[in-house]
Amino acid sequence: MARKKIALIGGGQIGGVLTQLIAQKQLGDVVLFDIVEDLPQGKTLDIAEASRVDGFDVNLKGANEYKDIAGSDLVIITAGLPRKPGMSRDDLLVTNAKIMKSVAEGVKEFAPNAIVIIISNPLDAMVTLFQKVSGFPTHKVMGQAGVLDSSRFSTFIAWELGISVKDINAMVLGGHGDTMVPLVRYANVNGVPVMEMLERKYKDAAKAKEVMDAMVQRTKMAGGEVVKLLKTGSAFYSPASSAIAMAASILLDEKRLLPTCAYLNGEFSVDGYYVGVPAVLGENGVERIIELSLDAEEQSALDNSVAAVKSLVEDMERLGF
Ligand code: TXD
Repeated sequence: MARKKIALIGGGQIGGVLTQLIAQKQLGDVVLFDIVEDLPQGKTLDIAEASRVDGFDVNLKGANEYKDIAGSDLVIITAGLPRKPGMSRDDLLVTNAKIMKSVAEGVKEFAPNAIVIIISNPLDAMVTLFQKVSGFPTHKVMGQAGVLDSSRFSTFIAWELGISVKDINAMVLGGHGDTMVPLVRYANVNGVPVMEMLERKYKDAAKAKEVMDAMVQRTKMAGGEVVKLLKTGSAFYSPASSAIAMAASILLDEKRLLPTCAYLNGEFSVDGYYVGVPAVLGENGVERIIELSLDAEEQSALDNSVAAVKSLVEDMERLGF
């Protein structure tokens, strides 16, 4: 079987870690594209020179021209500026929309059959713009945010309960912004509701709720917490790992159920927008959206998050994108 070809558009912090993870997991050959000359060539050379030690056999190539991505099966896009302390993701809209438009044109021309995962912020708007400019089928264009937000939520729960994070299942839906919706009721430890575990730990329902509320709040602000510490950019290890989970599910047709920024056609009462929802990812991209039953409070939190996504998309359209 021929090896898959994966194009990474954006050779910055996340692009570099993506390259290393793809190589180490031998998911396919990589073309790392950036507009900065020599940067992607330098990173791919550096990573390739670890091939003997890591024991991987894939081709890694740096590129400054779109023609090099020709025939890619999967494209992962991180091109665009990251946040600096004090910025919201939405502050990146104009700069990154210009970049995303040019990326969509390049990918459309040279990799018209690829499945595309977008990571650049503001995420939901960038996914919308890429699909609009490329005209790719909606199920082949998606965004990574929910896997990371859910991993952050799960990590905080694991630390709080003193139980391995491997046994924590928690999902975050909605847009990738401060209105995201960590699903408390569905969060569980191998099937046991997290709220039940917290109530057992504190023997006090009010205290358990307070602890959960704090974890939900930390999850919503987790990206900003890292930005504040790094000072020069945003999280990059965990976003790269999260996109790799999605990429592997697609390339290996694993059909994992992962929170994905996916196009909705009426599911969750949302029509015609990209929003984070549970989706089955396989060789055809977003193969199914799994509609959960939400209670009134959860649905209203999701509606609120969708409203934020819509308003950003409308701003973007007003700006001519
Ligand atoms: O979970 C998530 N979705 C995210 C998203 C979590 C963290 C950060 N997230 C966003 O990813 C972040 O807000 C940024 O918008 C992107 C990329 O973050 P990264 O940390 O990798 O940014 P870098 O290091 O600045 O890299 C961006 C690269 C850089 O090398 C630029 O030269 C390149 O993008 N760039 C371009 N590449 C191709 N084409 C064009 N036009 C272009 N312009 C800049």
